[in-house]
Amino acid sequence: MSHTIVLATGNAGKVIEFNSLLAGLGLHIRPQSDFAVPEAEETGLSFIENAIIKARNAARHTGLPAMADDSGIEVDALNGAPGIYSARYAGLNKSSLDNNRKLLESLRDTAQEQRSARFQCVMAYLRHAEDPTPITAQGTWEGMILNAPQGEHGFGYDPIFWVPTHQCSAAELPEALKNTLSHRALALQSLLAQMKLHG
Ligand code: ITT
Repeated sequence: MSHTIVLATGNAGKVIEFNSLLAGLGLHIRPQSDFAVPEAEETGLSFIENAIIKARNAARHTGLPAMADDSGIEVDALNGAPGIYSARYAGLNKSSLDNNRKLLESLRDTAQEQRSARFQCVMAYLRHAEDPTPITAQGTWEGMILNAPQGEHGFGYDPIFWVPTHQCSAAELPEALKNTLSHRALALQSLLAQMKLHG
């Protein structure tokens, strides 16, 4: 697998994690910004639909195979919200800080034991834009929503996501450790294994 693969994301935090997750694997992966791929409209109602939409958009614009990640956080006390809308929870063009504030506010009256949540990541790999059998994979990371942000690493909801197995927030984990535990790491591991099988 020596051909170039386009990484269909405009999220700088994801690009950093992908680079370190893929380091040394001999894959030639370049972000879609290298090819000026316009952002796809995420019109799907599920992570998998949006992952395929993004990968197909990048494959179509570049003529190259493409890999995409659609991810988000599901909060049980909010019936799974913000879910696929995690990037735009506080509105279009709002920051992660705004999203985190809104989530903390939504859970202001929710007791500690009711604050269970999980990160979901679904990935799609398309060999070309018309690929009828995309390779897909999913990863899940269980945790709790904190009462206030803590930690400086990572991106997005990491500062308010408590990782029970390590007794700290996701933003307090060193990057290399997050990359052994996260929904993204698990999904990518599964995706790469399937890509090897399918050649
Ligand atoms: P692309 O579509 O261009 O990849 P995006 O940020 O819009 O970028 P998504 O639609 O998949 O990506 O939204 C995912 C959001 O979920 C992301 O913006 C974060 O707010 C959150 N998220 C996903 N993975 C995360 C992680 O590892 N840590 C913290 N927040 C995460």
